[in-house]
Amino acid sequence: MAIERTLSIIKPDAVAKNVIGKIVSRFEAAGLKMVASKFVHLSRSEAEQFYAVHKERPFFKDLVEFMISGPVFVQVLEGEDAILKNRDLMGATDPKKAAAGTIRADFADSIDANAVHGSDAPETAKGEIAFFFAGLNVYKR
Ligand code: RTP
Ligand code: MG
Repeated sequence: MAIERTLSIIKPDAVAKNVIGKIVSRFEAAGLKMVASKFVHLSRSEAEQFYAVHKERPFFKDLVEFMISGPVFVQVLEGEDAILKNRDLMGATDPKKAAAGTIRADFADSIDANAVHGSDAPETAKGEIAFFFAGLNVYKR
């Protein structure tokens, strides 16, 4: 299996609940290593750019409002099959449908306030990592 990198965002709801460490522990337990991280309070235009793929969807405005409602904790995670592994740890987009023991089942309140974001494919991971960490070091560990 290939060593990959993926972008994870701990969203404003989970930051406000003070569960960053609990979520990071899940990544660590699954063998994903944090190789870059920072807090960011996204501007409206940054959030619109980040989720541009959804700009025609009915939920876009609410998604952007939510993502700018408070700071987020952004990480690059590295490990075997990191993209899919992170998505499995996150669980389904709607926490009501997320499998027991997943991050969204345990920490998310609704489909809007759903605790975490994760890249969904190698190309999106590359673009999302560059979006937040262009020109910065992403460490070898
Ligand atoms: P994310 O991009 O945040 O990791 O979430 P995801 O892949 O599981 O879901 P995606 O389809 O990419 O949607 C992005 C975010 O938009 C909100 N959403 N609302 N009301 C709805 O039907 C709906 N669908 C999506 C969610 O907050 C989702 O995380
Ligand atoms: Mg998505």
